[in-house]
Formats: sequence, structure tokens, C-alpha cells
Amino acid sequence: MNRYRALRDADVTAEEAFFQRRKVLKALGLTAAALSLPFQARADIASWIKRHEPPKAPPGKALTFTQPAQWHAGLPLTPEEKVTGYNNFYEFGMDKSDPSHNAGGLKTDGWKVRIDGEVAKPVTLDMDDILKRFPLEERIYRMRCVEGWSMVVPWIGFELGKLLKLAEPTGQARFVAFQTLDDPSQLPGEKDSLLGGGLAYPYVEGLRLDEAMHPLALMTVGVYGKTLPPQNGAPIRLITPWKYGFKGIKSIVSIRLTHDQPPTTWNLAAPNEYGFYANVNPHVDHPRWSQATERVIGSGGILDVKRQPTLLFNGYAGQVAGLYRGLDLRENF
Ligand SMILES: Nc1nc2c(c(=O)[nH]1)N[C@H]1C(S)=C(S)[C@@H](COP(=O)(O)O)O[C@H]1N2
Ligand SMILES: [Mo]
Repeated sequence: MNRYRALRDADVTAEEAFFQRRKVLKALGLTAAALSLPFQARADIASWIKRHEPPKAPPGKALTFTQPAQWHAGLPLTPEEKVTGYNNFYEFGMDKSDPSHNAGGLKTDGWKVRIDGEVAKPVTLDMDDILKRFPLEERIYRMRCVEGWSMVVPWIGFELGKLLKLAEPTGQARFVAFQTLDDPSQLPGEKDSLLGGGLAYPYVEGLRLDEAMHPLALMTVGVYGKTLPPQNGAPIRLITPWKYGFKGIKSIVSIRLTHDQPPTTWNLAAPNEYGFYANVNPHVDHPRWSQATERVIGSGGILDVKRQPTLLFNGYAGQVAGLYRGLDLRENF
């Protein structure tokens, strides 16, 4: 995403390189040195790779959901293999293909989400509770990453506001703080700063309470008709389609209502580049690149370079602009 990339390329360790099966295979396939190794050495390398190959994710389970017409406005969908194969989930590595290769072993059985802080009724819910309580909808949303690319994704979820109301926020609650699973044994980037880009982990995000209560804010449990694959933030993640993608924190275990504005991971890493609001805005550039246009992730390969203008609030201004009346969007980026 930013300056951390330089660190990675200059200082990569052998083990880190080996973590990525793709890179290993490429090295083996393409270097004459590997081919000239004696048979036994090649067999040893092959078995090493096999032992260190991350497990594959089980196939997603079909979900039951409605398809309200409001969210099916004829946007052309990004192909499923791009939505589930071109990802940012730094806990599994920084390349776009790392999460789909490395996250397959993420254990989601018995997953719980805790909602506490400034609430009258703190509650811990498991995924069965959540799926029983909140009927699911499919919503086709635009998705815009701060890096300058975009997709259109058929998410499945329910309104975050409904989940928060269950816990009954008190009069003191002004913000909502979210946290990703804190478990370096499962999310290797949380302990290995070369893999995880040197961010502070666990990944945290936050919203103002009125943003969190907005009907567009979606607690997301599925994509393309099925439960989320690990690389997209299984079993439950946030989607705020009017904001840059990094607000959409993955694999959430904690939601805390707070009086004070909570810290957010990318803001901690580079406060001049990534703000708390992170509302999509073509008129406020990133310090190192323009945000006026975006690269549309399509079905093609490297030559598929369609660009389109970026829309204020990612096209959702009609619904969310009221949240920011009187706020200087340049100062509060
Ligand atoms: N825990 C966690 N959540 C995260 C990220 C991450 O690295 N870790 N990356 C963010 C960024 S930068 C983007 S663009 C979106 C990508 O979501 P997707 O891979 O489902 O498209 O996830 C966001 N949520
Ligand atoms: Mo992003």
C-alpha cells in the first residue's frame, strides 16, 4: 500500500520468500540452477514445499438471503475470481495474491464477536446467533481502495446498526471501535513484520456512531452467494462502501462503543496519508498520488487497464453527504 513495500523488496528473508508457494514454484520452474540439482535435492525441496504449503480453505457454504431491488442497480460485477483472488489482508502478506494463497487455514469454527463498551447490554454472539438474528440481504456495492483501484462486489450481510442496537449504546457512546482477531499463530503477519508490512497489529478500525448507524454500513458474512472466504475476511467483516476499502476491517472479533475517537491501523502507520474518515473523494488527493480516477479491476490480465473517474463518496453522496454537512472534507480526510 505504501512506503513499506520498499522495505519488503530490499530485505526479504529466505523463509519469507518460501512462505509463498507461488514464488517457490516460480523459482524452481524458472531457474536453471534448480533443474541442475541432483534428483534427491529436488525431491527434498518438493517435500519441503508440500509440508509448508498453506492448507486450502473449505468451500464456502451457500447462504439464504433476499435481493432487494435497491441494491441491484445494474452495476457490472467484478468477476468472482478477482474479488476472491486480488485482496488486501496484510496479516497474510502484502502481495495481492498472498491472502488467497495463505489464508486457507483460518479457523472460523466457534467464532465469537464481542460487543461492549458504552452499551447497556454487552453481548457475545457466535456466528449461529448472528445468522439467526439478522436476516441477510445481497447488496451490490462499489468498492474503492485508497491505492486507486475499484471493484463492484455482491456482498451478503445485514446492517451494522441492527447489531449495535441489540447492545443498546448509552448516551456516552460517540464512536465504534472494531478489532480483527489477535492470533499470530493464525495470522502470521501479526508477528512477522516483513510479512505483515510493519503495521501495528491487531488491525483496528473505527467509525463515528452516526456513520455506523447509517443503513449503508454492512456487517458482511458472504460474497457471491456463499460464506466469505478467509481472504475476504471470514467469517464477518465490515463494508462501508462510501469510504476507502481499508475502513472495511476483516475477521472481526470485537466491537466496542466508545466516547473518544478510536485509533485506526493505517492512520497510526501514516497519519498524513490515511485519515480517520477516509471518505472516497476525487478532489482530495493522496500525498503521493491522485484520487481523481481509478483502475477498474476487470476480467482481463495486465493489459486490462480501464480507468474511470472516481465519484464523491464513491457514488453514495445522495445517501451519506448529510453525515458530513459543515465538515471540511480536505482537513478531515
Ligand atoms: N484485518 C484487515 N482488514 C483489512 C485489511 C487488512 O490488511 N487487514 N485491508 C483493507 C484494505 S486496504 C482493503 S482495500 C480491503 C480489501 O478487501 P477485499 O480483499 O475483500 O477486497 O480490506 C481491508 N480490511
Ligand atoms: Mo485498500
